[in-house]
Amino acid sequence: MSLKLHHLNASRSQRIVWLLAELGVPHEIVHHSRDPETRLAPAALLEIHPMGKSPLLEDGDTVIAETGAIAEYLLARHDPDHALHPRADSANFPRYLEWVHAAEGAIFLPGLFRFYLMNAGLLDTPLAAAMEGEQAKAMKTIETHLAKHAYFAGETFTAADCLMAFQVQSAAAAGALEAMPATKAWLEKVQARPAYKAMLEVGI
Ligand SMILES: N[C@@H](CCC(=O)N[C@@H](CS)C(=O)NCC(=O)O)C(=O)O
Repeated sequence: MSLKLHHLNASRSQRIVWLLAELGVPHEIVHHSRDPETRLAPAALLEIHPMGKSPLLEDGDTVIAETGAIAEYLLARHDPDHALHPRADSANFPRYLEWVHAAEGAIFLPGLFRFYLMNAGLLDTPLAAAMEGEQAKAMKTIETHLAKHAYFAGETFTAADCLMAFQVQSAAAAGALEAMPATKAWLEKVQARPAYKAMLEVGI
């Protein structure tokens, strides 16, 4: 078995744990724990990649960081029938690409920024207010899309759903899904998947 995923507890690397379960590809998971005070990753991850963050995927001698890149790598090598990612000539491909990248980009960043501002005691600032506005726009974009489509890349489940789930779960934890019925229904649907449950058993 040459695929090794470095997984950090309570982190967005759970999306790759889930994707690996969806793909059914043999792999090993190495568990890492956040420092209980700083919430940062342990130094062991710095020995594998200079950013020292999770997820990190090792495939033999190759190390890959960045959730989106890891997902694309796994799909290119282990999803030859395109069960979890649309073909480049399919109508769903542009939407798929957009959500795969939005998951770490426009959708995720405002919330991340607010989190940092909150930790620094800077929530009562114009920047925090601007991020709140961006976050509301991101949630509206998700809800509008899922009110029209069963999944992020169209009418079938794809890796874009795995990548977007962490952000939606964070919104759910903040109580935001009560005003987002389509997103709430989508979350319940994907959480019922056997691979999602397998991810929970691995321990997130
Ligand atoms: N853009 C990276 C972000 C990776 C990242 O920030 N991971 C967090 C977990 S959610 C982490 O390792 N945090 C611990 C630390 O920064 O020490 C990705 O998409 O994988």
